[in-house]
Amino acid sequence: MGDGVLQELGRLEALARAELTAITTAEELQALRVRFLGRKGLLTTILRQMGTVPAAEKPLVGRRANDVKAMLEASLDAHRETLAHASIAAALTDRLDMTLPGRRPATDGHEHPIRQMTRRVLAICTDLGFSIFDGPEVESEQHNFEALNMPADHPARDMQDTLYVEAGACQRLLRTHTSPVQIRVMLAQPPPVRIVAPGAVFRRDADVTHSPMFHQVEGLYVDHGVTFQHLKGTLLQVLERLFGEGISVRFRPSFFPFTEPSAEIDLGYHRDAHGMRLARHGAEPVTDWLEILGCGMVDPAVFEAVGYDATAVSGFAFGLGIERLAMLEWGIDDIRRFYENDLRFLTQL
Ligand code: FA5
Repeated sequence: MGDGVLQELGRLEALARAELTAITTAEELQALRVRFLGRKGLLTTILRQMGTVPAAEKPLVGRRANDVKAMLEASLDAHRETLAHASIAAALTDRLDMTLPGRRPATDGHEHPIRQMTRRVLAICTDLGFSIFDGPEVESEQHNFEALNMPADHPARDMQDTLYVEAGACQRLLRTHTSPVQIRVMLAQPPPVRIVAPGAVFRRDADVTHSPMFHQVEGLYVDHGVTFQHLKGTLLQVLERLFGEGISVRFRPSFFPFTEPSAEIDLGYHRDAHGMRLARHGAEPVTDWLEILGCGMVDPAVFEAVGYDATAVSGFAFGLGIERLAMLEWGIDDIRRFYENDLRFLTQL
């Protein structure tokens, strides 16, 4: 009796394989699957006869039945894949409709908001007579700290931790601000100096108003008789040209080792349903302030480090945070948005 079942299993397999080769659609394939492997299918019918198989032959017949089932399932699956590929290939080779409009490549990109803001600041500063100077992002410790009156044990270094890329006698690091460009310019030329230096800077910082990589524009003006009045007038001029009149500007005393006296500037903003907005005199009250830059009169120790005569010249310097200006311009209250590369966000700015 066991032989009879084995033979039927063999016939079933051969029949299924033969029918499978003729099948060209997913529906036919499904019908075949049901007919052979379904609950009331041919395989089940054969297996019902297992009861009549002598006990000694049952393991052998049972194994054979399982094998046939597994083989049929594998063949059906493979055929389904083949049909799917064939239908995709057919769709792809469909006739080309020459009347369809072409697909336009995306050409509506624009500058990243941080670049836009840098450009606007530089345009205003060059208009005021500053020329643009560049410095490296990997900077020597000497330029980034020492020459700026920030020796190794100075506590101000704590706020500007960064990656040191070269140890030893000539330490190199990712610059923490654009101020080392001041040093490069003054070492390269005698006074008068009137430059701005844009660029990326790096710090161990991260929250909604602090990014580990951000952008500054440094400004340096050295000549005979430069005073704090020049500093204040110049910066107010830059900010008003940037944001229009009526903004709330707060000069706040501060400390930098390379300027004396030093100040920081905050801009007043208020919040509405859409986020933060620059507050304008007479229109909205200031509900909060955002620091946008540090500045001050160049410290005589810096002039000494670059070989300028501190008794003959004076100067002011500033370091503007571009991201902060962009936050206020576009009402962005989380600095990280600028670097998430979400086009839905970036295309709005
Ligand atoms: C400085 O970096 C000084 N070099 C500025 C300076 C230049 C002072 C010349 C005097 C003379 P400070 O660390 O405060 O200072 O940074 C300047 C500005 O950069 C801040 O006002 C802020 O607008 C921006 N800024 C600082 N840290 C971050 C940060 N992690 N992410 C985004 N913007 C920042």
